[in-house]
Amino acid sequence: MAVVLEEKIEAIYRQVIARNPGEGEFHQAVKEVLETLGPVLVKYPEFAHQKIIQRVCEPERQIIFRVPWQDDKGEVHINRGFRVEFNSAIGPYKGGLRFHPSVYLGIIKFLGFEQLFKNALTGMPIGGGKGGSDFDPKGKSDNEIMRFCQSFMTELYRHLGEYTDVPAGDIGVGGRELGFLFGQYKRITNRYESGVLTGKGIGWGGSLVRKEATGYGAVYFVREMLKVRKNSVEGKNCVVSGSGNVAIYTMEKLQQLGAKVVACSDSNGIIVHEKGIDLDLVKRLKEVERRRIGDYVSYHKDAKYVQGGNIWEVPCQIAMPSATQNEINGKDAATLVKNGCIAVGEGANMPTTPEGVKVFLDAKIAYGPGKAANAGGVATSALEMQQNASRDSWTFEFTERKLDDIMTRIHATTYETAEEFGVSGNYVAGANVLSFIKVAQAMVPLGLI
Ligand code: NDP
Ligand code: 2IT
Repeated sequence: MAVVLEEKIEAIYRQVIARNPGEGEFHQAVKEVLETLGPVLVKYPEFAHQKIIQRVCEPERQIIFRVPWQDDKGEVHINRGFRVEFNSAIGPYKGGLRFHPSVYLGIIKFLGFEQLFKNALTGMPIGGGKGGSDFDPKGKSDNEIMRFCQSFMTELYRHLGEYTDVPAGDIGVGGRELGFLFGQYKRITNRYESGVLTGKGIGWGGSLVRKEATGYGAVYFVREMLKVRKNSVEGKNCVVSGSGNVAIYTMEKLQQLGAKVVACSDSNGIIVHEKGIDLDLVKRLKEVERRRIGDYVSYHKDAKYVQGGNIWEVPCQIAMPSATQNEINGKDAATLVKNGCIAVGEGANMPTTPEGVKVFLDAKIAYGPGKAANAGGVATSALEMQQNASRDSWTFEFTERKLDDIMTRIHATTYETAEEFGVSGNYVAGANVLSFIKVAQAMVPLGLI
């Protein structure tokens, strides 16, 4: 039975590869989920009859469009825009937009696929989608960013709506970009439709805590994993990769809970500060002045900057990858474990390669995969939608408590699912199985769609 089943799932995976050639990241994300689903089909044979796995691997809709824009010198540039609407069984498509030169269809598809399952874990009424562009925001003026965002939205707006598809930020898309995108949506549609985007500014429909939510939530998840092991975040040495939105608020919550963050990074290099990272300085450099993390050392002579350095070689007990996909390979994972790392909480999406994941699982350290650990961002986006729908705005404390409750629940339910399916402590299997069941149970009653 098990062998036949595994062959069936293997055949589905081979079809995904054939249908989506050259999209390595998408294949990787699909494989990781499919590998854990055998026992689900045994318990729920109707999911196999209904071909739920095949259906969730095929996006409901994929939109690719031209984004022409003009730089400050008047030169014309052409970028490519994407929105992959994966699945709307649980709610409107929901997921961020990524602006980064590495973006192509395979990246957006892997992110959309992960998003579908992550969103299901939150327990909020949101489906899964993702979008973005190969536009590089680095070094662009505010006016160039605005012209790009306006051009991007001039095509995308027709596919959006608070009941249809609700984007937010991701790499390269933060408060500034969302402002320009919302402004253009409002202008084209002549509708103040707050619920069409999340991550909005506080003065124009945003929610308190959304900016902090992914990082805070990832730390709450680590706190819960350590609690099961009768341990805590307090007093631990931590390493957080990246220095963007997720990294900054991961560091903030780690520090609030009494941990010491000794290193962070950007794509050029790493900062090591044994005394503990000066987060006010990082916020000023990155959020206000939009500078590189290497500038940190001109303010702290006892900190070290290593251009091209590998942050996973910095010894730590808690590692929180918060930059990008596949940033921890098998060797990095082995180095972390050897150096005494006891917990990994993924703020980024799919930051660990399959070889790295195996190292963490074999070592039985507390390993929280992205689709569970970083769900706090999108969960708080759903709280923002809830506030928009009721024309209300909640306090920071109230919203943060809701975020904490959601993360604590995601931890508990993924943990229990792993126990139930005989893979105690394996949050990869727990998260994949639980979220797949939630998606499948929403799809079946809706018929063959
Ligand atoms: P930001 O753009 O704010 O920050 C990204 C950070 O990661 C920067 O320090 C950036 O360095 C670094 N980085 C990005 N790409 C690469 C790369 N190819 N190689 C090395 N470093 C890189 O993005 P976010 O903080 O929003 O996102 C970080 C991660 O968290 C992503 O994986 C995203 O998908 C995930 N995530 C984000 C959520 C959110 O709410 N924003 C929610 C859930 C997950 P540099 O400036 O040098 O490029
Ligand atoms: O990967 C993610 O979950 C995000 N970038 C946030 C998505 C959202 O809609 O808030």
